[in-house]
Formats: sequence, structure tokens, C-alpha cells
Amino acid sequence: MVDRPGGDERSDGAVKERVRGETKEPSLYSVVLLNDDYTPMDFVVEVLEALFKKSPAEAYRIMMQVHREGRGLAGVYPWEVAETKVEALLARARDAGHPLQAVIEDA
Ligand code: TYC
Repeated sequence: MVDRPGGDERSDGAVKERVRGETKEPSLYSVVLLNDDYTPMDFVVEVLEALFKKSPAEAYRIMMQVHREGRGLAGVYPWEVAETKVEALLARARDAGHPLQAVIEDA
């Protein structure tokens, strides 16, 4: 049996009826990187590769978008994942002495 999110079929073959609206997909949140004048470009690229699993080319593209436009999307995740990634980013930035910031927004 394929286990789909929100599926109502059970492995014993019984069917549990679902009241409409009772179950929901997890809400998604955007992690948005913010520009500053001091964080080195290479550091931002490294963070995008290491924490947000971007390819080197995509990481460079996002970094340059943030540099030019002030903000850019690092990724879209369920709340707890987004929060963990931002905490990891802020810890790395602080440890390295850079002011890099990120915010979480409704996706
Ligand atoms: N503006 C920074 C610089 O010129 C680079 C930078 C890019 C900083 C993206 C933060 O989220 C950022 N060194």
C-alpha cells in the first residue's frame, strides 16, 4: 500500500472516514537571506551549499541576487526545518564574525 499524506486507507483494509478539513499538509515557510555590506561573498556561497544543499552554481546565483536586490530565497521548508536552518546559519555567521542574517516568512 502506498502511504500518501492525508491518505485514508489503512493497512488492514479498513477505511477511516476523514472529516473535510480535519487533516492538513504541513505549512511551508521561506528562508530568506538578507544582504549586508560585510559578509564575504564566498561565505554566503558556502552556507548555501552546506546548509541549503544548493549546487555551487545555484548558490552563487542566489548570493548575487541577495547582493544586488537585497534579499533572496534560500529554500522552502516546514516550520521546524526552516527554524533549524536559520539557527545553524546564524551560529555559523556569529562564529565566523560575520553579520549575515536570514528571516523566515510564510511561503
Ligand atoms: N554584500 C556582500 C558583499 O559585498 C555579500 C553578501 C551577499 C552578503 C549575500 C550577504 O546574504 C548576503 N561582501
